[in-house]
Amino acid sequence: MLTFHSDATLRRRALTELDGGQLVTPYECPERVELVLKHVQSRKLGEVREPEAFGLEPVLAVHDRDYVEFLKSCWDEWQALGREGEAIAWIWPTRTMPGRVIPECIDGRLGHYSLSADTSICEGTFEAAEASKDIALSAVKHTLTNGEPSFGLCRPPGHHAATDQFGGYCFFNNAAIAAQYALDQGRRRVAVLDVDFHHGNGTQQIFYERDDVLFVSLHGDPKQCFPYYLGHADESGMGAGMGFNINYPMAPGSGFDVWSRALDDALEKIRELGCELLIVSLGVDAFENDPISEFKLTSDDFSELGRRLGHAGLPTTFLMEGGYAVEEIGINVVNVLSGFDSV
Ligand code: OKP
Ligand code: ZN
Repeated sequence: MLTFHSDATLRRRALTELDGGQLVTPYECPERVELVLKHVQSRKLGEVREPEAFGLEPVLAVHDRDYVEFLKSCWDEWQALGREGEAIAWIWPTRTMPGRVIPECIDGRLGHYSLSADTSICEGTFEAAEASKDIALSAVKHTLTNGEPSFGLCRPPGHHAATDQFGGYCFFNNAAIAAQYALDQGRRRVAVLDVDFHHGNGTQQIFYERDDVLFVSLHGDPKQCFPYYLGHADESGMGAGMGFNINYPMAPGSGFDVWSRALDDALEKIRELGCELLIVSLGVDAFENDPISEFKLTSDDFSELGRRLGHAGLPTTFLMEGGYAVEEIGINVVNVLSGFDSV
């Protein structure tokens, strides 16, 4: 299987993440990409290619222009003010203070355009996010053009990014951008299957009222797990999108027995609803040793995941999302991809 990768994804190296009341070195680090790439190469998965540059037009098909402009200028504005640390949101519109007017001050805008305080903006963030979406677009273009599976080694990840909000380490929603691109190239219905431990709230929000993208997510129950405020089983879409959003929240501690039953159900729904392309939001943080997640999948389970995805028989593009057990992330990702190729 072809892999798309760019060194530009390494340009974001955030120094701070708010975690348990402390600023820690972020879990979402550039070494993740290097480890995945190392295993792609050592296990001879296939050729590694540079992405093509698609510009911002396909980004603006799912994200708001003012949001994209905010991401582009945020770090420079922050520095121009002489702020010493990284740009971190610390106040938000809330249920009792909905925020009708977008503030002018950078602190107010950081809250307006974000959904969590775990994700700082630093030097290189916008450039890495641009590279990440170009990787996703190049990978899906390859699948659309040649019918072959592909793997986009995206970083930063994308599935928490909503139409106008970043957070959960995500800035551009790579899977949503790729799905919209496939529709714009003439596909009628696309499935996004999100197997990351965390609910893909951004992808859900972007397509919630539409029937041309089926969003299906397997994740830790939001009653206990990030992002807490979306991802419940009764969120099934709205208007034309009713029935095209399917959530499988599972209890922390769940293993492959429970998880794979949800997977089989999800794949059946994808088949029933006539999807022409499968985009897999491939987080491998459902792994038993992941430092910030709570499922119990083993490295062998990831091979079985790949085989089951292969048996679905659809044109498939894999896009990297989370996975933070840095020693094993490469093994688990390549297990999925080789499992898929083995079918
Ligand atoms: C991104 B992706 C850890 C901070 C929590 C949220 C997790 C973001 C996961 N205490 N940060 O879905 O893997
Ligand atoms: Zn995750």
